[in-house]
Amino acid sequence: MQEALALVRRELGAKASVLRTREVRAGGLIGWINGSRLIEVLASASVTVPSRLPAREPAFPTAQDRPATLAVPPAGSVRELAAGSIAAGIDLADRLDRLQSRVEELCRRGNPASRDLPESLFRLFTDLIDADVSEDFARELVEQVRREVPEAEWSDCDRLRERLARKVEEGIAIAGPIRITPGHRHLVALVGPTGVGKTTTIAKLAANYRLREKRRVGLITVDTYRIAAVEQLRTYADIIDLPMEIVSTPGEMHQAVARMADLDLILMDTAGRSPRDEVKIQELKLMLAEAAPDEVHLVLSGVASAASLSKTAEQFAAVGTTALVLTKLDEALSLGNLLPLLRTSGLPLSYLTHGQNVPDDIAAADGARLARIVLGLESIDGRPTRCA
Ligand SMILES: Nc1nc2c(ncn2[C@@H]2O[C@H](COP(=O)(O)OP(=O)(O)O)[C@@H](O)[C@H]2O)c(=O)[nH]1
Ligand SMILES: [Mg+2]
Repeated sequence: MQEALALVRRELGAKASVLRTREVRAGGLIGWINGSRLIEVLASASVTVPSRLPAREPAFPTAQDRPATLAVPPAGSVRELAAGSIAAGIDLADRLDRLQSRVEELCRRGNPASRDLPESLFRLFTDLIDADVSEDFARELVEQVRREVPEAEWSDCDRLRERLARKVEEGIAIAGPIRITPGHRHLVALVGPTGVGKTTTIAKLAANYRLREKRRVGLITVDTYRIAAVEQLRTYADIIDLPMEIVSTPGEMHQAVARMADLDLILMDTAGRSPRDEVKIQELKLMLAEAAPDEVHLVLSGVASAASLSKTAEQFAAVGTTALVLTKLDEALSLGNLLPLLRTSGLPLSYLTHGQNVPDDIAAADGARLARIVLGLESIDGRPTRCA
């Protein structure tokens, strides 16, 4: 552990924060035979972690005065360091606790501003990091909560988390479900990368509007790149008993839409486009221009990274997206990755999907609920998960 902490200080500087330490078994045959253990330390130069322990004498007196001379990684980067095997049988937990508190103490002295951060607010911060919220945004949210909740109430974990959930909710714009006026044809296209769940979402929407709301619904597919994709939609059209049109060129689009003029809702499925493929995005744009949809929902998978979600939304903006559908929330281990997209894409959320079952695994987006799910206060299937 000493070796690992020395590495942390050498690589990340004296102000490095230790976020987590754990013991891992050495890999490979040798680890298996002689039971070697490794110490894994998750440390960051950019996250400021205040001490959760009372002040004590410095554990590394020389480290305090020595400025960090080595390059500090850019904000947001966290390095995992593993070093040193130790013999089995040592009271590891105790050693880890003592060492961690020493490093935390160093960090605390290094950053006087965070000295007063109480345990409960600190835990909000670590909850956010656990939820895959970026460090900067997590810090910003905790600061907002700190300013808004009176100090006397800081020990009330439920209250802090509810306030935090409201802060997250404020950054989520909601479009609401598709609104249909019977007798007025409403055309909604779904666009997005391949495999995110466009066709499945169309089937869920079609089944709900047709079978539950008794609307006259039709399907158009322009996903003619793959025969299987057309067949997939046709199967749903047959089961739900819906008219379906297949369109392969912008010229055919106009007629297909005209043939469905007396329906209440037309749902249009499109081929997945790689957002990197400019030509295909332009083709899609031409196709949509011909159809003149009332709404264009961008479908994105909740398991994608924050950076890829934002980038994809940016690329698809060229086709005139008006709302956002997030799929596969059931598969995501954490959902903090969604927050930058929700805050910056300018697209309001229409639907969330949470499974493969047609037509059940879909819900109209609800900002308060999504915020609670992101923070782990509620599970995707509606059960409360944790507090305090
Ligand atoms: N776990 C999970 N799988 C989904 C969800 N939505 C769609 N899928 C699955 O994702 C795969 C691709 O879906 P598909 O609708 O064909 O995607 P498309 O290429 O965008 O049309 C299929 O296996 C779907 O069953 C969801 O919300 N959760
Ligand atoms: Mg499809």
